[in-house]
Order: sequence, then structure tokens, then C-alpha cells
Amino acid sequence: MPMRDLFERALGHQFTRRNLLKASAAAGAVAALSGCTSEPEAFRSPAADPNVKTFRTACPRNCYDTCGQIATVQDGVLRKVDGDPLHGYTRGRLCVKGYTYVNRTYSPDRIKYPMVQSPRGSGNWKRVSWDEALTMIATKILDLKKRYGSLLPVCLNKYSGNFGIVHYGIDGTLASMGYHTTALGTPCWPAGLDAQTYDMGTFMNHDPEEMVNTKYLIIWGANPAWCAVHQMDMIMEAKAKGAKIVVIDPIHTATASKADLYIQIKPSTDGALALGMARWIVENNLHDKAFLEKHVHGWPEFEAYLLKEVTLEWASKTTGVPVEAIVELASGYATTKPSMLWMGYGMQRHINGGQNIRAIDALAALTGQIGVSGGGAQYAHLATWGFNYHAMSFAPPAGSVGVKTADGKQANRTINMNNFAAEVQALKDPPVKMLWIAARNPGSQDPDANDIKKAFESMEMVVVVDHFLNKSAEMADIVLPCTTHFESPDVNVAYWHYWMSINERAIQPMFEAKSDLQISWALSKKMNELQQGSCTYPTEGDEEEWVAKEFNEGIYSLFGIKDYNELRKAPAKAKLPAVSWADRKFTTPSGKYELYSDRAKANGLPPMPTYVQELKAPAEFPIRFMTPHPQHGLHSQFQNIPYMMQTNPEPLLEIHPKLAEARGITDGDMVRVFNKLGEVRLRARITRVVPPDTVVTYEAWYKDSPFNVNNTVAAIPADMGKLYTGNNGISFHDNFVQIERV
Ligand SMILES: Nc1nc2c(c(=O)[nH]1)N[C@H]1C(S)=C(S)[C@@H](COP(=O)(O)OP(=O)(O)OC[C@H]3O[C@@H](n4cnc5c(=O)[nH]c(N)nc54)[C@H](O)[C@@H]3O)O[C@H]1N2
Ligand SMILES: Nc1nc2c(c(=O)[nH]1)N[C@H]1C(S)=C(S)[C@@H](COP(=O)(O)OP(=O)(O)OC[C@H]3O[C@@H](n4cnc5c(=O)[nH]c(N)nc54)[C@H](O)[C@@H]3O)O[C@H]1N2
Ligand code: SF4
Ligand SMILES: [Mo]
Repeated sequence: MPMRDLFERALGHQFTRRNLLKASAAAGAVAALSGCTSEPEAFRSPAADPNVKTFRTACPRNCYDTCGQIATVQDGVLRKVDGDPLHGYTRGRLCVKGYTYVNRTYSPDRIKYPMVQSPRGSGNWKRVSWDEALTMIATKILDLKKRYGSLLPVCLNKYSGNFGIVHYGIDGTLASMGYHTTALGTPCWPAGLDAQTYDMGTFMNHDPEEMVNTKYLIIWGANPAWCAVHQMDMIMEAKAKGAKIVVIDPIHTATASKADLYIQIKPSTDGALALGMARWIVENNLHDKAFLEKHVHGWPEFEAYLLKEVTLEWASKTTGVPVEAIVELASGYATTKPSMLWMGYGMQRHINGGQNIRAIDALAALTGQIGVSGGGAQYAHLATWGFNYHAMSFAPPAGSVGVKTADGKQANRTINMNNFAAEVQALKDPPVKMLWIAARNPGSQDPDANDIKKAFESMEMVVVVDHFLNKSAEMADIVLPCTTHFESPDVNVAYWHYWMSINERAIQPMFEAKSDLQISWALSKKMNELQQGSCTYPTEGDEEEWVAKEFNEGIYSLFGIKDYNELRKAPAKAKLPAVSWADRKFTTPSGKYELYSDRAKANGLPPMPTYVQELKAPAEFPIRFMTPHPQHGLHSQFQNIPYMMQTNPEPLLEIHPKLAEARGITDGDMVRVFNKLGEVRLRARITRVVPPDTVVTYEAWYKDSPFNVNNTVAAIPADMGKLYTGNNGISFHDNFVQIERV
């Protein structure tokens, strides 16, 4: 089987532990114990000063760009972090957050040593030794196991604080103790992943560096000016070469300000706009009949739907976009070739998000713009993630008790990461009594923040492993300090570009910080000290060796390297075709692009990309409250550090002048935003970048502030996601509130 197919199939389920295990098995992964550990710290002296060293590091945040970095260290102190000029996507530059790394690494607010808070939530933290902290934790785990007869009362919640490959250690440690409970799914992108899977068999974007070749680009519900900054370079290059840039977003974003055409759409109605465009394209005979005939399944049914149910007037009324604008957009897209669609993840965080992505994909099929340079329907890929996942791939000890699967085997108990608070509290027999939170901040990032608080309160023990005392740590009993990526080795790839970067250790761990992997070993050691054989995970190791163990022949040949140490000289790019689906061999059941999907139908979804109505505001809470991703933070990271707090000291609520006037709110007033779940108080910024019926703030964790963007957000599922990630996505933006001046 061609390697690309293998990886696509194997790695569709990124970030779900169960599926990563599957992936490594499918990749036929044999641990590449190359023995080539060479010097742990590559030395490349750029200048005459022998005390200055540079290291290749990689920004491990959950970010499209996954930048290659050069860390400059003088006398053991991190002095400077730049973009790696040899990384073909990063091209020597970072984002505003990336340039704060020295400041962040040496922030006085970092957790310096293990601490215990008593009582929980009091802020009364006491320093303890690693040995004391691990003894408390291991004792609790053994106690729960004894009381309940299994490890199911212990729950792991881990996500995207760090996407480095060896950060999957704690999964392995807990597995090595027995079947436990674990949060499954992802809030990022699951509805869109499923949508593209129904349409094409899987998701696979073009090489994003290819975007420079388009002549007409629709950026549909993405904000790369903030969230994928390097892509902006390529967008501007395409524009300089004559391409027309369109942005479709309810908010006039920084990206929109660079566009030739901006379309302000009513949130969650994108499917209606795409269908209106499709109707116009068909009526004007601009569809690609040869492509439809040869490569598409279900065209007659879809055409019948378009002609019977869809009108431009309906599309205009539903979306709030004038008919003339729909026509301009449809004709621009269908007559300028090649034309490219890029769908962001923000857009699919709605109850009809997956269905809307399917309707937009359909435009590419309709116009034959799939498998074309400068064309396509870009969303995401996972084709470069074929690692061994060695750190996490440990089986439970024989005889471990878990939950029974359909085929009678034992397994971990999973709960939906996107409805964590409710599901973790609902579990009985046995209940969850202990949380292990790592690279995750449910205290600020999960919906229904008040319910998250209750969930934490219902535990006998909460352990948080982090760099900072964030909102989750505030509710924990024990915090453990972990290293930053400058302090521990790792390897990183992206879900957007095709590059892989080594992450060399640049400085020694700060204070008493340990890497997640070292914590995993130390916990295993303590478990065995207290009860021999209670954890089969290694109790010590060499971090560099564990990085080497993640590689296999498949990864090496995909990236054209023989040894991972070669990455110390330069990042490597995967040898994937620049244009996805060039062979038009779709991996759907019919082998064609499926406008009609029996699989979607079997999963209780509409078989075709027909319109599914958006969630309407209830009379009591008539204002939509959108909370997309911030410029100065990456979720709850970066914004909290003093440097960023100076740049951007407080969150603001963007309100349209009409709505502000109706509520007697003027610029700078404090506003209470509330619904049945809770409230947030924010300073008003009156601006026309938002529509009159929608208010906007950006998710982030501000130091010493009660601001929590998720106080009013309900855990409403998106329509898709289960197929690939185990659970549906979440409708963060289907959030309705009332506002008043305080
Ligand atoms: N600076 C920064 N960069 C980041 C992140 C961050 O927090 N900060 N987060 C990273 C992560 S984890 C992710 S998942 C990605 C997310 O990357 P994006 O998808 O680009 O980010 P979002 O800000 O969630 O959403 C993008 C846009 O979608 C719009 N949107 C919301 N609903 C609709 C709709 O119904 N229709 C349309 N047309 N548009 C809509 C929002 O107004 C927003 O402008 O970014 C990554 N990069
Ligand atoms: N209202 C609203 N809520 C949202 C969203 C939205 O658009 N609106 N977006 C959602 C999306 S798309 C996402 S991806 C999630 C993100 O949710 P999370 O994955 O929780 O995101 P982060 O805040 O990036 O990271 C969590 C923590 O990881 C820590 N961390 C960083 N590196 C390491 C490490 O090496 N080890 C350990 N142990 N910890 C580390 C950070 O300090 C941080 O406290 O938020 C979701 N929440
Ligand atoms: S946050 Fe994203 S753009 Fe910024 S340095 Fe990290 S990977 Fe690069
Ligand atoms: Mo995300």
C-alpha cells in the first residue's frame, strides 16, 4: 500500500489515545533504536563567542504553524528565540507569541516546585518535595484501586498544551497501572474532519505553500492573520501575483482587512451561502460536467435538491448576504481558475458545522477544483504523524479490570472531552475520584466553567502538571512543575504544513521542573516502591533515547532522512505530493467524491450536504456571544505572562454601535454578559467589526482576573466528529446571552 494511504488511514484519529495506538500499529512501527544519540546538545557556534550556542527547537503549541525555532543560549541562559530560516514554512520568523518565549521561560510566575494546596481553592500553597508529592499521589491511586477494584476512578484529561510526540508519556504510565478513565475527543476540528471524510474518504490539504498558486482564494471562517501567521505571507504573495482574496466571517477580522472582498455572514449559515452559490453556478452552466460524471457520486440527486429547494433569495435571507454579493462570489469562484477554498476550524464550531463544511466542499466538486494546483478545499491533514507513539504504547498489566468492549475484552472507560464536566460527574460504578490534568486547562477552556468547578470539587484528588498556576491549578490539590520545550528534547510535526523539526534541549530544567516523561517515570518508580509490580512503565530513562524510539522506517522514508539526528542540521519536509487528490482516487466506499454519502446516512446524518438550520437565539437571550481565538494568546497560554499583560492588559467586549446605543452602553463601560449558566464582566469596545446582534470577545487567560470566557458557554455538541475522533465537536459559538451595563 502506498505509504501516504497508509498514513492517511492510520492517522486520521489524531490526538485520541486509542487511535494513536492504532496508528502506530498500522504503520508497522518498529522502534527505531538507531543508537545514534550523538551529543545530546548539538553545538553550532555562530560567532566567535564560545559561550554562545544555538539549538534547533520547535514551538509545540496547538498551532497551524508549528514553527521551527533557533534558540540562542549564552552561558546556559536562553537569550533569544528566532524562527528557523531553514524551516521552509517558518522562514526565519515567529508570531508575537513566539517572540515572548525568553520572557515566558523565565517568568517569575512559573511553578517552581511541587506544591500542595490546602484546602483546595484557598490559594494556600505549600512547597513539598517531589518525593512527598509523588507519595501522596501514588498512595491515593493505590487506595482507589483497592477500594474500587480497578483504576477506573482515576481519570486522565490531557490535550493540546504541548503537541510534542514524547508528551504522550502519562498515557503510557496510567495504562501501565491498569485500565482507567480518559477524556476522548478534541474541541478543535472534529466536525470538519468527519465532513471531509464523508466527502472524500479522508482529509488531506494541499501543501499550504501551494496557496501562492491560486488565482481566487476564499478564506472561509479562518483568521490566519492571528491564528496561522505564516500563511498570511503566502496569501499576500498570491495577492501580489494577482489573486483575488475573499474572506467570509461574521467578524471583520484582521484577515478580512487584507481581503479584496469581505462577506459578513450570519454565524452558522455558511451552508446556505454555499448552496446559493452552487445553485447560481448550475443555473449559469458553469459546473464541470466531465468532473461530475467521472469522479462524483450522487450528482443527479444533489442537482435535483439544488434546483428544487435552493434559491438565491432563500440563501440571501438565511445568510444575511445580499443576492448581488452571492452572485459576485459564485461567479468569481466558478470563473477564475484555479480557485481555492480554505475552511477554518472556527466555522465548524456550530450545531451544523460539519454539514456546512460538506456544502462548501461541494463547491470544489461542482467546479472540478479538486486535485488541482491552486485549487482544492483546504482544511487539515495528519499524513506526517506516523510515529511509533512509543511513550504511550504500554499495555495494562495482565488481569487489569476495565470496561467490557463489544467483543468481550477489557478497555479504558472513555468520556467525551467536549462534555467533560457533565460526563465525569455522571459516572457511577465506579465514580471518578481522581483527576490527572496535563497539557490541558479545562478550568478556562472547557464549556460551562461553573460545572467544571463542580466536577473538580467532587474529586478526592486533583493533580495538575503545568508551567503556571492556571485556572485548573487553582482548583487542584497538587501541582507538579513541568519543563518548557527549551528544557527537554522532543520532535514536532504539524497538522497543516509538511515539515518536521527536532526540539533540542537548549537549557537545563528550570527550578525543580521535570518533563512530562520524567514525571511519568518518577510516578512509576514511586508506585513500585509502594507496591511492587503496581506499574509496569519504565521507572527511568534517557529522554533523547525516547525521542529516537518514536521514529520508524516509514517516517524516515517519508521525510527522506536516515536518522533523526539529521534534523539537528535542518528541518525536513515530507515527500508528499504538493497537490492533494491529484489522482482523484477518493477513499470513500464508492471510490468517488460523495455528494451522496451512505455512510453519513447510516450514521444518522443527512446523506447530502443539504441545509441544516442554524441554532436560533432564544427570546430571553437574543444576542450571540462569540469567543474565537486570540491574537496575543494561544488559548490559555502566553496572555498571562507579565510581558503580554502590558501589551494587552484586559479582555474587551466588542459591541456594534447600534446594539450599544439600544442598551445605553458607551465605549469603556463595564458590561455584564450573562445567561442561565453564568456571567462575565467585560469592558465595552464599540466597533463596527461585529454585527449588531452579536458580541465578541477572545478566549484567553488573563493573570489575576476572574475573566473566564466559558462561563456562559453550554456544552452543545456539533453535528459531526464521532467518526474520526470518537466524539462530536462542540458548538462554542452557538452561545446566546443578554447584556447590560453595570
Ligand atoms: N493566535 C492564536 N493562534 C491559534 C490559536 C489561538 O488560540 N491563538 N489556536 C490554535 C487552534 S487550537 C486552533 S483550533 C486554530 C483555530 O484557527 P481558526 O479556525 O482560524 O480560528 P478561530 O478563531 O477559532 O475561528 C476563525 C474564524 O471563524 C469565524 N467563525 C466563527 N463562526 C463562524 C461561522 O459560522 N461562519 C464563518 N464563516 N466564520 C465563523 C470566527 O469569527 C473567526 O474569525 O488556531 C490555532 N492558532
Ligand atoms: N469559548 C471557547 N473555548 C474554547 C475554544 C473557543 O474557540 N472558544 N477553543 C477550543 C479549542 S479549539 C482548543 S484546542 C482548546 C484548548 O484547550 P487546552 O488544550 O486546555 O489549551 P491550552 O490553554 O493551550 O493548554 C493548556 C495548558 O497546557 C499547559 N502546557 C503547555 N506545555 C505543557 C507541557 O509541556 N506539559 C504540560 N503538562 N502542560 C503544558 C499550558 O501551560 C496550559 O495551561 O480550547 C477550546 N476552548
Ligand atoms: S504560536 Fe504558532 S506561529 Fe507562534 S511561534 Fe508557536 S507555532 Fe509559531
Ligand atoms: Mo483547537
